[in-house]
Amino acid sequence: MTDNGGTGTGAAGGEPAATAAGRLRAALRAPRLARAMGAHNPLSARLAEEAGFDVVWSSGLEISAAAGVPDANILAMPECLDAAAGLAAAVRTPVLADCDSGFGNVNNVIHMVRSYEARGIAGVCIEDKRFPKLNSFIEGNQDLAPLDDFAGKIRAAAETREDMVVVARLEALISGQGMDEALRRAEVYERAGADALLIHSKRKDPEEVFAFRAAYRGDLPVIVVPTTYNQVTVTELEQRGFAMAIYANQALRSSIRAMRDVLTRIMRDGTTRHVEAELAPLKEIFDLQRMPQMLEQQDRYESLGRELAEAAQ
Ligand code: SPV
Ligand code: MG
Repeated sequence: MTDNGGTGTGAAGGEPAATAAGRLRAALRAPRLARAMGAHNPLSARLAEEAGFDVVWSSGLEISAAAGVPDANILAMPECLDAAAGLAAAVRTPVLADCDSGFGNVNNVIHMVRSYEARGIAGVCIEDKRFPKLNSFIEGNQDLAPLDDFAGKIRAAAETREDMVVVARLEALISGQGMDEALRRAEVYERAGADALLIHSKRKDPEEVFAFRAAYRGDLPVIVVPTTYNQVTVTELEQRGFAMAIYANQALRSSIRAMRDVLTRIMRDGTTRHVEAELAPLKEIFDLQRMPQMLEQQDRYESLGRELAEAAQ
């Protein structure tokens, strides 16, 4: 059961599809570009939903950063799952979970898919790197998993899930293997049963993801993560034929900057007076916690209880 605080209709518009996976699938297949925002806890997921994002991205980078550890499979699958499930419980917006390289081999992927589906996650995304993965923007081991290993993981995920989207993430451009390798793998992952592809790039311009989209001849929706090529617009991505953009970490980065700035000024000034105008009022926190709804339900059930007790006298 989810708590729907949002009003968005999703990328598909009209009546929302029945399940979280259905809504994610509809967003990926809609004519307009779907937009996902990275989150690491229920509060940030609610902010993303309130801002109108179509999808919440359960970001491995954000979740590990919030735990104070590197994005390098330091956190285990149950910790990532708990975080993703917390997001899914807090919003109606479908949650697409970053599942790194699947937490191990095909057996881990099968267990992962069952576990994520049971906790209401709309989709899982696995990337074709070796375990333990390293964040794509870190220089170091970005070696790809052997093609047969990863194709087996995608097929295992596709055959295990009942109602969940399976995204295959291509890291060929990140690992320096080039466009031909990315395209070869895209074709194999499509045949393996992926529902969508994510093409990742760390270039400062979008040219290589544009080139991939133009050369890819398959039928799957293609997702991008415009972190480094941040000048790209929704309109451009839509015109180029992409299905979804994931803004993977901007909310976390803005909060780090805001918190650091305020903490420094409180120490320096010896008062909080000068920062007060920039802070969210307590009411905003109460609303995000659904405090008004809690008080309303309390009133309702306490008065219903009194009525029931009086009727028995
Ligand atoms: C994440 O948000 O954890 C991602 C995107 O996987 S990236 O950090 O760009 O690899
Ligand atoms: Mg990640």
